[in-house]
Amino acid sequence: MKRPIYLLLALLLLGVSACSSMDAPGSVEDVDLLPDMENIASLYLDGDDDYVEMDEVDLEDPLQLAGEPFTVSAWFRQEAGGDPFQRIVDKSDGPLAHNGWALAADPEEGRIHFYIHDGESGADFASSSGLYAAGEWHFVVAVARADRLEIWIDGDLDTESRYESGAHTLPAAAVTGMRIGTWNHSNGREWQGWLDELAVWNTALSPKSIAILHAARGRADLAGSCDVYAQAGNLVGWWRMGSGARLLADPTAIAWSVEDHACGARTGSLRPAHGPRLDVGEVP
Ligand SMILES: [Ca+2]
Ligand SMILES: [Ca+2]
Repeated sequence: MKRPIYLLLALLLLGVSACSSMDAPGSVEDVDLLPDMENIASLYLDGDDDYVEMDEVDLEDPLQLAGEPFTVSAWFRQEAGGDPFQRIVDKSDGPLAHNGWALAADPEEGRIHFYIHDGESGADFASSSGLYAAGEWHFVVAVARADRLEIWIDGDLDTESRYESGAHTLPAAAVTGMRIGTWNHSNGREWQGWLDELAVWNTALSPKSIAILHAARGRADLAGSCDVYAQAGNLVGWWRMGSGARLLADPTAIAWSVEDHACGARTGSLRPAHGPRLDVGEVP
């Protein structure tokens, strides 16, 4: 459906983005895009001892996600081999995301695990096997709705996902640590490969928003407004793994920080300090 020219002019005069509209499945036109130069790097972790320390998440922090629907998404490219329960992100104080939530990926089986624990009991919600292949970029979205969990890969819902253990629940309110690329309480679940555009919302994203974000391949302005992708106000964490302008202005930033562009401004510390690297030129 084409818009009359006077309507386009009116939208331009009002400063309204072209993202508004259309009933087609989500496309890049449904979201504000950042310039390509803003996504020039991703995070590489070696699967041995590399991770990003995000420090303690206190009770007032929106990353608690306590008792409410939420969404975690990330672009990833995993190398073959390594640990079968490699963490993309983990906010917890024990195995199986005890007292919190976590997202993991098994490169051998090509399976995603979405863990949630409410303080008393938990869920290990796992995708089907062979859902993705190592060595390629993929987009995972884990959604905790009020009554069920979902795992989406590359824009499609995995309808075969099921509980390896436990049943549906939502996260506890608990002070725990948080890390990108491993779990919290000991070594052993280190990520081997690349991570990019890790994002967390304190709401369950719609299927259409998931399709839009997949189509944008890491270039969506998650903090931007749009009447189709309308979750900017629910964005509680967004780790771009080095934005273009910042990296180019200060290349030394590579050595120590991963900037959070969302409301929480939670900046991670690379561990060990000269281990993980922001990999310029490697993006989804
Ligand atoms: Ca990036
Ligand atoms: Ca290392």
